[in-house]
Amino acid sequence: MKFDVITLFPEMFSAIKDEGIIARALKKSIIEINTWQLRDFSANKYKNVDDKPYGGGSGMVMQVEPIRNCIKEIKKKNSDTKVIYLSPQGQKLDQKLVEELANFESLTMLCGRYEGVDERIIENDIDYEISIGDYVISGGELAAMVVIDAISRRLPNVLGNAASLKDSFTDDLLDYPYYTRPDELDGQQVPEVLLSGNQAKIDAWRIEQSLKKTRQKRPDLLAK
Ligand code: 4F9
Repeated sequence: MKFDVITLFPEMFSAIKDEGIIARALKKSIIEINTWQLRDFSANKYKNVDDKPYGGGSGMVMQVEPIRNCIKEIKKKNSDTKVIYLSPQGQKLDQKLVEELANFESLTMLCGRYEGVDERIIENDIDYEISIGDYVISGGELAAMVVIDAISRRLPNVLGNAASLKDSFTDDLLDYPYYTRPDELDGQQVPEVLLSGNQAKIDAWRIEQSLKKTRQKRPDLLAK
């Protein structure tokens, strides 16, 4: 999977590139992350990429041309890349959308700043507009990293074992509870069944716990 990221803050992506599971996937060449400094595509000598909104009001708007030129450059090498714009107005990210996106060979992430991008970009240059939740953050970068992480961990050989295939949400249920040593702490006991060695009983208990937890914390998932 190849990720191309259009951003004014490429250094932010060291947060996922330098450490952890994404760093390992990069090292193993299972994924590739290329950042593109949008300012490099500015036509003016001050490297501006934003301007005041027509109709007035506060804030600035990211202009069409630098973004469109950057996408054009990315498409020279990845003609079939899907372009994702991260915004609170987008389709809400969930595991189903993650699985859909994981099927593509190449994804381009457009990270907005200020009040967002000129609407003509959304109308003409974007394949997916995606939100990671109903709140505003300071720009699309953190949202893009969430999407990259969620997709990357689903790819073959990124996680060391089969864990990724049975994560919370892959079957619309929350995960069952986990315990590790010691088996007793300040009077709190690990559920006996987990120490029984009876795997069939343990599996049944875990399914039961998943259902119970989902019913308690996220009944909306069961309604689906
Ligand atoms: C992007 C919020 C995706 C939620 C981008 C300000 C954003 C966002 N999901 N907020 N810029």
